[in-house]
Amino acid sequence: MSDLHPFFHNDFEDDTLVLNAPPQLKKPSLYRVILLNDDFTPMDFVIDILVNFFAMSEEQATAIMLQVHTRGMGICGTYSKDVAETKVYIVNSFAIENDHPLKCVMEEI
Ligand code: TYC
Repeated sequence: MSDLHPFFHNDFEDDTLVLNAPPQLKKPSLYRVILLNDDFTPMDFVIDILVNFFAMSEEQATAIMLQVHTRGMGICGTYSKDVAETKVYIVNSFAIENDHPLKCVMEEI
C-alpha cells in the first residue's frame, strides 16, 4: 500500500513503520489594508468608503481620511489575506465606478 497516512510511513527495506516528522504549521499572515492619498477624490467619498466598507463611525472615518490626506496614506484595518483582498477589490472597484482615482492597497504584516 502507498504511504498516504499523515503520521506514519512504511520503510519497506527494514519492514518498519516510521513516524513522520510533525507537520510544520504556520499561522496565516495578516495584511494591512491601506488607503493612498490623491488630489482629486472628494473627502466625503473617502469617508463614505471607510464607514460603509470598514464599519467605522463618522468620527473615526473622518480622522483616518484626514490622516491619509495629510500624511499620504492611512490604515483602514488588518485582516486575513482573502478578506484584505476583497476589501481592496471593492474599494478600487467602487472608486472606478464613481470615476475617482482613489487607490487602496494591502501589505503583509
Ligand atoms: N486629498 C483629497 C482631497 O483633497 C482627499 C483624499 C483623502 C483623497 C484620502 C484620497 O485616500 C484619500 N480631496
